[in-house]
Amino acid sequence: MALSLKNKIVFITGASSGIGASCATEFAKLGANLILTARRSEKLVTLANELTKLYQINVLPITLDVRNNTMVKDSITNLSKQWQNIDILINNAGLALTTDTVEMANTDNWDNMIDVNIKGLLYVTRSILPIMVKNNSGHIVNIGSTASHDCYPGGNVYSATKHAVSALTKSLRLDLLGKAIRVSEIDPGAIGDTEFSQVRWNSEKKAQEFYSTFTSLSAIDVADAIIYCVSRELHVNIAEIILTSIDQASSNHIFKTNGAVKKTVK
Ligand code: NDP
Ligand code: 8X3
Repeated sequence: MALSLKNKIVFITGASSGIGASCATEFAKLGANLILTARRSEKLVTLANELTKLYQINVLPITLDVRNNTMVKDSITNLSKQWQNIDILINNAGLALTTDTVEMANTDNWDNMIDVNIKGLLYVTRSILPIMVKNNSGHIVNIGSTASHDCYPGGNVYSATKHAVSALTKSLRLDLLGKAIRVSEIDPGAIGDTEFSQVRWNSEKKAQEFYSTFTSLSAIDVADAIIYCVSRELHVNIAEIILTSIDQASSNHIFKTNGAVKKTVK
């Protein structure tokens, strides 16, 4: 049976687009109150206004760069009493930059991916977890990827960061054993309606071309899987969900509409 999410407080990183924004909408429909964070505050404010009006929930937009540990700590410490008891944390902020090979790479891109995908997730978790431990209640959902399990040409450092997300998710479950805090990992394959590939290649055109050749997941499919995890009975912990579209079998195997099986994501 599904548990009610009404009035739960859900903290979402990377809520300004893609999976994070879809999660915000799907949680709002179920009556949850939302703390929406990302760097692009204008997008957060627009989404917050829209969801507040449509679903009569409370939404708090917070401008947050997860790479900045001081900013992360301050954002959590400064929460008013109404928002302090966070029930669900969705560690979603993340990015891939380029599909360059290691010998061609700009190392600044590596730093950025490591800082957001690994260190950012850790900073946010470190700041919110004491609240959950104090309440002996909570659920952390980490967004990994099929790249948490597979490697593909040009995926190098991005895949390494997502493998790290898997290791940290498993480690958190071990750290928290004996406490009523659940930890889940959601690992999607290619998603066609987020800004992920546009950011990766710094090209909307290239991203559109990539997704036009096969059936991909939508951000809402991922939000749906997250809602499934967090709405199970409290004694049930869904450790991991790997989901892809019907046309993807691994990071390296995507069935194209022209009948070809493309062996790389590039
Ligand atoms: P989007 O690019 O649409 O969303 C990424 C989000 O992360 C944005 O809201 C962005 O907000 C935020 N973000 C990026 N950098 C920072 C930062 N330094 N501080 C705070 N927020 C940041 O992509 P997706 O929705 O697709 O990606 C969400 C997650 O899903 C990522 O972890 C990604 O790795 C993962 N994923 C994506 C897949 C895909 O095919 N799209 C497949 C598997 C996993 P802002 O720029 O406003 O800060
Ligand atoms: C994103 C999946 O394979 O498009 O995490 O890089 S992939």
